[in-house]
Amino acid sequence: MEKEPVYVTKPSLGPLEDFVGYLEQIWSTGVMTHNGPLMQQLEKQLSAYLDVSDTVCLANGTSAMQLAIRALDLQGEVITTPFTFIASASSIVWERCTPVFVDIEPGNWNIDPLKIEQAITARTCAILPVHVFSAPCDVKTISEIARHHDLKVIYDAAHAMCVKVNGQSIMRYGDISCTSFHATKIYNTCEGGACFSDDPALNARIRRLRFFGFDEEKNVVDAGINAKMTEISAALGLVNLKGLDQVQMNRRRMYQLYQSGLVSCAVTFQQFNATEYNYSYMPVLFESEEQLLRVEKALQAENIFPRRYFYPPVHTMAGFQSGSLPVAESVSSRILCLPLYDSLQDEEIAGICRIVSSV
Ligand code: T4K
Repeated sequence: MEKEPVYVTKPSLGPLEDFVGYLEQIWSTGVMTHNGPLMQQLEKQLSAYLDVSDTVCLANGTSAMQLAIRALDLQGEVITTPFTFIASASSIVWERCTPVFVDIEPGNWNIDPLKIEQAITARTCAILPVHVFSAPCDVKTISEIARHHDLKVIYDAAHAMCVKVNGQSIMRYGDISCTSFHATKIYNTCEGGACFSDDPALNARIRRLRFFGFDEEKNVVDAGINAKMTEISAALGLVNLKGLDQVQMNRRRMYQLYQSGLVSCAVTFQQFNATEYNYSYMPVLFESEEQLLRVEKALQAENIFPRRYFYPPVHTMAGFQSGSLPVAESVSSRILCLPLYDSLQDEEIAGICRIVSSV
């Protein structure tokens, strides 16, 4: 009999009966969307859980970045990383700004602050760094550069739910931080996302922008769009929030199992501070792309499906082409994300490590 496939991830879901309880509430009130009570409750609970001043829930992480760019009225060049999911760059383009890609650091794979300084021109309006795989960017240096050059900072914190830097939520850095609650993320609302800012005026503007530009009296006061979170997504968010601490603990333990299982292999791991990481991905850096491809093939032969997050780097994709960025190109060609999710069994991890080691 063929083995069940093992994918790179699987959503972490709280108890179904809790979700059904919320669905009964939705069925009886008929309120399904438009700043509903469950979404408001989720915003409050997320703010308390993350210890942030406010949370603006949205339809997804991509709309979070687009509304952040809109809310800050950005125009011109936005400096960003090529080692990310396409949405980081495409949201810049959709907001009619120009992404300018700079290279990454070889150890933690995030945007290199030195390269940011070199890329600043008279047209630069903002920096959009990504905390890739949840490892924090050099937030201190980036905020100094931004202050010095009078630039805005929007963090793509899609991977970084629950991460703390210097004891405070990573969502508190930058003018606005954006995250994703997609099904493949450590915390999910099926589809969903959020913006975080300490500026009440910015939060109010993002709330208007997500709802066609309506103010509280339903007058259109801004050029908005539909980026609302539904009550069904919010219900799922409330259910999944309860188990999130446990999910993180499980993942940390599994990450460590992988590390010890791969100890004899010629692979390296992302550089991060153990208290500033959420273990949502299991990225492994091989010595060569050829090695990676052999490992990928051997795993696939056993019905195990790791993923090449993020390959190719965005600056080489059609429509984004720019000059060579050697660190991003090299790292991107050699990283494979191994399966990591809540219900993955220790024996499955051991089996994956055996296959990687044998190759
Ligand atoms: N910024 C960054 C840095 C991001 O990584 C992302 C999203 C964003 C911004 C934008 O946020 P959103 O607008 O998406 O909220 C996934 C996700 O679609 C995407 O959210 C995510 N990053 C990106 C890294 O990965 P794929 O191409 O991996 O999806 P897919 O369908 O191949 O799923 C991978 C595996 O997950 C499947 O093999 C099985 C499992 N899976 C997937 C889904 C959708 C499930 O078990 N259940 C599911 O419902 O894109």
